[in-house]
Amino acid sequence: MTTPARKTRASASTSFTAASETFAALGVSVEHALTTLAATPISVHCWQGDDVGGFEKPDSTLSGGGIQATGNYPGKARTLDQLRGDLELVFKLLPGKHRLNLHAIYADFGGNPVDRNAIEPKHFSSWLDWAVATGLHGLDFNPSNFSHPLAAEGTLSHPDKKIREFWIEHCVASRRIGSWFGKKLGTRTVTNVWIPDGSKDTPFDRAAPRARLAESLDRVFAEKLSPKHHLDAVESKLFGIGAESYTVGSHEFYLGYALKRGNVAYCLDAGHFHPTESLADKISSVLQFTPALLLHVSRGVRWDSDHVVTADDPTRAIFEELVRGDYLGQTAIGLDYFDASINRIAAWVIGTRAAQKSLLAALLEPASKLRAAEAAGDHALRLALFEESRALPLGAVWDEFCRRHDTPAGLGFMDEIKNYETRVLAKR
Ligand code: RNT
Ligand code: ZN
Repeated sequence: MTTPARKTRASASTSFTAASETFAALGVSVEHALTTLAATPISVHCWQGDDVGGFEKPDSTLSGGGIQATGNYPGKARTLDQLRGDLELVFKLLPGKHRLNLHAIYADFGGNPVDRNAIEPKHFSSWLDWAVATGLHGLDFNPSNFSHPLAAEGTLSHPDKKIREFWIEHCVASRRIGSWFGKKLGTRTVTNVWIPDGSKDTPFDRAAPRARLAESLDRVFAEKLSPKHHLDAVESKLFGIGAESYTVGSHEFYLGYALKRGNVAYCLDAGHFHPTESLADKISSVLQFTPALLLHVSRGVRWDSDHVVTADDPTRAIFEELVRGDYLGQTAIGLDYFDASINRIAAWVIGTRAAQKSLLAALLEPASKLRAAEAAGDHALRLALFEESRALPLGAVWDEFCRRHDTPAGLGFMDEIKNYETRVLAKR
């Protein structure tokens, strides 16, 4: 892969020096913020590159599950090699070391496909090698309980025992792959279970599917895997397309389940609640009682639309909570969106950089002054500090972070993406 030489400055700009002084005057250490930002990997979701299709068969597409990628922008990855080539550019344009989040439908069968309940680490060994060669921080994993003939009417909560068994086996196999990644790469892999089970119209019996799901999950998590290499997570949801009236794995269900087990992380997806609910507000509640949290940073527009993440107020609020509550150590940060209407690599890079920028903004909050104002009951000063913070020179600090990590600052990354589009994507 050849891309034009990056024009990175040899030393920090005068605007960075001025910004550092501005922040220092507010009691904020820019260097400390940059160190924390560099030490916080984002788990980049592989499924933005091919509209959640996977490569089980040629031309696999997302079906069911209540999720949807909309748009048909040209250049989608159609093979594992194409996806990896695209991801190499993505990781090159992201400052810092990051993770890749894989779904089971991205297995590399090398011409000998097996069904989902029979997947093994060997089907992901080329991903492992690639992760090492690309210098990733690690890999995360997900069983794919959708886009399959046996997922049409439910998975782990299905009334038919044989169908439940199939998905239990798939999830068990997925956990083994996740823990194998963790062991091989030396960083803890998160394996997240999400299922689409639910119903379009009002069900009569809401309890039985939940009882079956709880029983299936107990089977899925029965095998003890080393917490050093592996963390399980369960992801809740309020609704989906075709599951408007009832979702088996609701917020209360999985929060309760995670608490019951004690060693399972709870996954909060920013698109999975009523549009006026604040995901940020849930973090400090959940972490009072669960040991770990997985975030699916996403952007719902009117519904769980999975638009590209931006540094909007709800996203910034999520990262503010992580920093204010000192929760970064307990939280795995993943992205979950899929926009097929724009250049997919740009979607990946813009969204991930937006998440990082939101984290940086949170790290640069005048926290000690805000805390003191609140403790003193000076709510006018607190409000003034919030408002002043919005106009602080975040951009100069972000540019310096990019410079230190040899990554284009400003819009420079778009030049590389446009160039790759002409050379590679347009020819697919
Ligand atoms: C669906 C969930 C789930 C998926 C991915 C593909 O509503 O958010 O996390 O988006 O696993
Ligand atoms: Zn999600």
